[in-house]
Amino acid sequence: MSYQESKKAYAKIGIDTEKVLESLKSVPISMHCWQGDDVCGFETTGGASGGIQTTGNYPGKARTSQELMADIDFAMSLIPGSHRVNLHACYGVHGDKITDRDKLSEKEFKPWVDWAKKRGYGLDFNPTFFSHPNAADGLTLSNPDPKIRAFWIKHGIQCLKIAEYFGKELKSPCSINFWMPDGYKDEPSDRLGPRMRMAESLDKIFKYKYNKKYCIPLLESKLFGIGVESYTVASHEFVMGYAMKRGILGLLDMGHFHLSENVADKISSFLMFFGKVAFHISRPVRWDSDHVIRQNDDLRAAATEIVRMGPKNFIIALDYFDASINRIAAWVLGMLNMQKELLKAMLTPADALKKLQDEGRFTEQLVLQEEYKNYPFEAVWAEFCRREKVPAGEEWLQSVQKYEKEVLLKR
Ligand code: RNT
Ligand code: ZN
Repeated sequence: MSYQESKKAYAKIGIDTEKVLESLKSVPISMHCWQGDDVCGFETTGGASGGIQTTGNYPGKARTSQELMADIDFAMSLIPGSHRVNLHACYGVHGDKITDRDKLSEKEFKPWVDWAKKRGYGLDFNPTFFSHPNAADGLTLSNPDPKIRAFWIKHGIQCLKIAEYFGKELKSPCSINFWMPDGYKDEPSDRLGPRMRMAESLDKIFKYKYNKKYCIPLLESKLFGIGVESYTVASHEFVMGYAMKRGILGLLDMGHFHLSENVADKISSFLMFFGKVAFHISRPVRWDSDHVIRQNDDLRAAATEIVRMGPKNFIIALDYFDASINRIAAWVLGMLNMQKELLKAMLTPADALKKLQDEGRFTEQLVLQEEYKNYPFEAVWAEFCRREKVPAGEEWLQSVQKYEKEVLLKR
């Protein structure tokens, strides 16, 4: 079916595809730098540790900032729209000596800012509370040792300053996400103490008067992790309470809940009480495995809620890392899948369906929810890609394979 024919089909159910294409273009997605090198960063040659784990050994991962930037640029060249790049503090660009986390500053991130400015990317940020000797026992901001807590508090403050720098330089507010792996493998004897220490440490970090114009702090919750099966300090309830009290935003990661929980259902409550919702789009398979996102029911449900509640009220960031496949393909596929699900949601007559719900017409609601899934979305997607000058179908994979042969396999 041609774009013109699809346009007519959608017009019949009250959807203006031209407006939809404009809306889709205006939704930035923050692409996570860490898919490019299996969350290794530039401080050590070892892999990620401390509550975070990648599996696989696909050749060609980025080893330096230049390689990572080049790979991100190449991935972005295959993705429609204009997007953001999400950095972690362990991706600082260091000289001969590595600056430790508590002393990081603008200096280590200037090359990223220069690059982002040239390319027109916005930058987001994350302090790195893992892959470090001071996180070796799995406790950072809640560590019983005050010296270790002080180290991580300093790290948090330095990162707020770096986030302000990103926001100011790039003229676009930088979201800075705090995720701490803190927790215990086995039943703790004290569940309250670590949470009190965590809150106290966060209070000390947020005592730094960051400029709200440039930086938006987020706090991410988690249910459990490998090696922290029994207790996570920054649980969902902790995050809801702390973030609300402190006036910062909570972040929902799709992999951080019980597998049968509907994460999309949490969005409306978050929106009501926080005013904005930050999201890590991920895909758990049996556990928080961070698989590349697919066009599955979970992603559809999240995208539907995002569109119904207005994408402007969301901070959408991807968070997964698969080291067993081509990492650039992983980025591109995830970004395209997210945008495709947003587009499908934008092409659904939400108001008409809402009316059916309110009027209790559940037969019609069920039938139409299903029938609308089969509308000619492909032609609208192809038109979007044509206007954005990127490939619309699986041809993009050939470009990735060429890049793999010419660049990645030579590393
Ligand atoms: C870990 C969290 C966290 C990380 C990134 C690298 O479980 O999801 O967001 O994936 O910070
Ligand atoms: Zn996450």
